Amino acid sequence: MIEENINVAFLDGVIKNEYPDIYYHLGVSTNDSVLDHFREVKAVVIAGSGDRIKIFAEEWAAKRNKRIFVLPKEERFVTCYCDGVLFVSHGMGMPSASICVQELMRLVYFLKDGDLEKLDEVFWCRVGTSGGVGCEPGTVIVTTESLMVDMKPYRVLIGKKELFMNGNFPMDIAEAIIKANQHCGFGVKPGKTVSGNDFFIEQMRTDGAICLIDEPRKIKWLNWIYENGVRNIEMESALLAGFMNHWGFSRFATICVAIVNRLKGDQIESTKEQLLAFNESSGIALFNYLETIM
Ligand code: R2B
Ligand code: URA
Repeated sequence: MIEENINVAFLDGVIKNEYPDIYYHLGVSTNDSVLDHFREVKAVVIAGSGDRIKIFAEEWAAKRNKRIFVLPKEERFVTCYCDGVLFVSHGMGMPSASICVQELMRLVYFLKDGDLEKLDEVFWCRVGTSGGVGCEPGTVIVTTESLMVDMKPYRVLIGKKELFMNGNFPMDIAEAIIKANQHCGFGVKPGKTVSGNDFFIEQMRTDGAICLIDEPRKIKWLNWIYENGVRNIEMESALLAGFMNHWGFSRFATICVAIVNRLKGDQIESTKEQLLAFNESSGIALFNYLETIM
């Protein structure tokens, strides 16, 4: 239920047309008429790379036979809208994704006129790559809970105070995604996800320019998170869960394909063709679910 923690002090002034909201990083404002085309948004799909976002939007446009609206600013994030789905890139890591998700939450609140019921119908999904933990490359993992590398939820510092946000993902949505992909031809499994603040140090790689651990320490950590139900590691889902839960959204997910099995190594050794196929799998898993709700 969305009812708490919305910054209505600011956002309701926008709804009442007292002032515009400028989504600086997305490169659009509530004064721009292009947003009239976005009003029927039912799903927000975010992914790290702008190129992937464009591919997703093109695939969706082809399936639905509808046109794509692209926002002109692509310097920070690429934003496309097509037939009920807003596709946006979030860059790499939680600082970048937090800017993207905050501007999108403001935007969707505006598009839904501050109507909490309509807002709660919107489905949010991050689709991306990850390091598998005991999962072979190509496995698609649907996140059930996302935690930071110490297995605690996403947290922000308010001055000296730490604020923890809930890392749970709605189980009914995760189960529905898995069900929609029962016959897809590749593995789609549930699992907890760990979000690191970087690719090397926090993900306990021993192939970074800076390496602060040895091989046994790495394996100990990987085994520890595996035993606690973690099946993949990436860099954004703990933030997504935290922000979605903070407002009280009930429909959101993270679908990530493993591109390496971290229990076997750190380097991404898959070929360009294999990586392309892995990315396609996570896209297929998303579209198979999207088609059940749109
Ligand atoms: C997955 O892949 C990226 C790092 O290569 C990062 O954005 C993530 O979460
Ligand atoms: N993305 C990550 O963040 N980690 C990996 O190991 C692979 C992709």
